[in-house]
Amino acid sequence: MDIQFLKESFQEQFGKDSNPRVFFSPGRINIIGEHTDYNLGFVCPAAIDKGIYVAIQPNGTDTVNLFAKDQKDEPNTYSFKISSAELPSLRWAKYIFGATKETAGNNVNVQGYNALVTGDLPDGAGLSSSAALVCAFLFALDTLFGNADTDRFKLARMGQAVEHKYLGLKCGIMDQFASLHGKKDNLILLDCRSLDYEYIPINTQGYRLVMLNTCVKHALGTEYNDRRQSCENGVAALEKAYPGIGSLRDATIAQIDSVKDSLSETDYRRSRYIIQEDDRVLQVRSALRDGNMQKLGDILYAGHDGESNWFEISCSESDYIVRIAKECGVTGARQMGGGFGGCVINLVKEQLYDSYIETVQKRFLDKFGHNLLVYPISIGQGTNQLL
Ligand code: GAF
Repeated sequence: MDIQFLKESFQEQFGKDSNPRVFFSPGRINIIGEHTDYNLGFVCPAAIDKGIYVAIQPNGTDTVNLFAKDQKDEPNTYSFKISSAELPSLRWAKYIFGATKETAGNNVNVQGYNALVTGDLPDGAGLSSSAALVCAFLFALDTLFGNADTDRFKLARMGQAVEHKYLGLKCGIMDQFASLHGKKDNLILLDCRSLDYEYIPINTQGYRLVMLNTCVKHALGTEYNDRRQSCENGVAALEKAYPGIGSLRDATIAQIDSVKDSLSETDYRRSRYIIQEDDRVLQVRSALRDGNMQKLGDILYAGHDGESNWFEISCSESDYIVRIAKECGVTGARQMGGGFGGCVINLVKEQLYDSYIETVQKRFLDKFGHNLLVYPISIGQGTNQLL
């Protein structure tokens, strides 16, 4: 992103004498561990080098003026008074309104400001553009109006609260945590209960990680919350039989199998998936430590099977890509993110890369009548100030 151009766009919108600061917050990938975060389990995300950029400057009034430079689906400007309690009708503005309110609720004296938002992260692709947007604003507002004691753990919690309170999505902490804590060339192994985390340097020598965007856009909502409800039903059944189990993270396969009859088939299968998925994250940690790419790939395929057949968050486009990946001898592939479309992450041997990409693009186009998009992955830093 050209920061000078960004600054000039801000000046065009908000006055030629303005002098904004610029903040960046990245999107994320997740190697494994889908829907385990709100079950207080483990995840293995990383920040990527694409994300959301915010140019921002206090304006000395009690009004916030927003300009979403790339917005095509909705009007791209929105203003609200700092004291306003009225939730914006524009979806993109809800995130910024929420971030502003959460910051103010954290005893920060937020004043009026002008802000321009842009980015290089596709929307609805499972790369967490919304967490990147919220974290960019939380960090920027904290820096501009706060006490310079930015606590990234706290900001991650606040970002999660924005989704819960202003968007109605009962998400976990993974996306916000990854966006704020990303480290170049490292994965993050995060325990979503304690928030203990470790960085794992990524060394995929001889392999490439590539995202294939199905272009099936998902705005997570009812279906996502419904999965969370199934997991809560699973915990309630387990607690009756095994007092003290507070989350699926604490349960074993034998335990969930033993309460199968007290659950609907759907809730049972979804709860069982989570227990297995947690285990897969821990297996991935040892595969990465051992440099065992074959094992890592096998776990990705197993994860996709769980997402598709047990947790029911896949779609025919993602299933098709994973099928072609297997047929082409790709080491591992699975749909990534909240589900119902978005991107498939692929672990591909260098020498197979070009022929695989050609095949999968062609067959996908033949079957679905539209192109899939290819994004090679580069793992980058977390939220920071650029100017
Ligand atoms: C979405 C949510 F926001 C995350 O909290 C996480 O649950 C993810 O879906 C699935 O792993 O991105």
